Amino acid sequence: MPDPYQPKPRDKFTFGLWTVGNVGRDPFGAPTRPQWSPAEIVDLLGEVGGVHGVNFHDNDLVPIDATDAEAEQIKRDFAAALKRNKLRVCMATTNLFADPAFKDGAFTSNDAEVRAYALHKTMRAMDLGAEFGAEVYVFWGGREGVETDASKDPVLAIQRFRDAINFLCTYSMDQGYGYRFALEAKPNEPRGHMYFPATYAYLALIPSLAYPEMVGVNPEVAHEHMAGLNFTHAVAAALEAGKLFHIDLNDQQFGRYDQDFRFGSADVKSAFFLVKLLEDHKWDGFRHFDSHAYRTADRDDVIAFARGSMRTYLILRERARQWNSNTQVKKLLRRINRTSSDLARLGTYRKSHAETLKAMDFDRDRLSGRSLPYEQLDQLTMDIILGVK
Ligand code: GCO
Ligand code: MN
Ligand code: MN
Repeated sequence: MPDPYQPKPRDKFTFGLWTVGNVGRDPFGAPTRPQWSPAEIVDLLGEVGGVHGVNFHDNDLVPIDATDAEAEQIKRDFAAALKRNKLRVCMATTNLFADPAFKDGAFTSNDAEVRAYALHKTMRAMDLGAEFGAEVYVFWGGREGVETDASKDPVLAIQRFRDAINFLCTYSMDQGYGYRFALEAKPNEPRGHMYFPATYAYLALIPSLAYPEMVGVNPEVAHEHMAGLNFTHAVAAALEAGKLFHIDLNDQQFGRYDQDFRFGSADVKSAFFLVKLLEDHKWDGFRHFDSHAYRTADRDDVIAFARGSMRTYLILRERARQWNSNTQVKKLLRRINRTSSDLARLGTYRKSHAETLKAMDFDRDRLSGRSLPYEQLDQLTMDIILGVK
């Protein structure tokens, strides 16, 4: 029997060169894995099987100090690896955080020359992404923030960030790249406080941009959990606004450092509701795993990590379908959701509707006495997630 959890390219699972290629460095220790070349990472993804595509930062592909000849060779090798593994590039982004020039931010830096360099580097990275057919362009403000608020005016920081995105939207249109921009929030790490700390902050910014239709968000599980927020709700807000342009799947214990764990490995119940949301709403974007294998992993274990990320998603997708078709769940949902066409009609504002509503008598005891069997519903959900239903 074929494995029902075997991923297929149409599932749109993607990985970054920096995720499966992560060398296992942390603030306390040196790398535990060798640095594989971009082509070797693409070969590894081919071996994983069922992957849709690969994503990169400009410098994951072309080191910041590469000569033109070196860059051309790396690009040729990468293109050949994509071809032999039947993989494509889906998303590209710029590294605006690693180089010490960005020690105090990129688009929000206090230094006009650093801000100009950030635009220069991003345009070149957009050219590189477009060369490989990337559709989505992610902005993660890795160093956009402060340790001390004495250093910057936070209102000015928002304005500087907006100016940069407006500039780059126009550049994308001018070049005919057709990018959709996805803004990625994070509350802290590496900065003490990062601007736009949660997805909601970007959702509030987008309508004020010059080309709001080109710009959406790239929420990440770990980032919202680091802020103590419900990730599924953040994604729902983006979906409802038509702004979910990309997603970074990984996992994270609440209250810990940025762990970048394998999707679903820390909080399987949250992962279930997330997958259910994406599938119920038929979201068809790239499901990108922005996570690292444990520092203890060797190459085989990195392959297991990549397979496990997709497998967990596919198991949860099946569980979500099961939940939707379970007769006990359906029965409970009917009990919970009381509908009334008369009251629905009154919910549309008219002067007469307002008067009718104001004049109505409500029996508060009757309302409060109605049963809401959420314990039963939640345990049923647990049974389904745990595979005993
Ligand atoms: C992080 C971020 C990054 C970004 C990536 C793309 O916490 O380091 O999630 O991995 O997603 O840089 O811009
Ligand atoms: Mn992250
Ligand atoms: Mn991310």
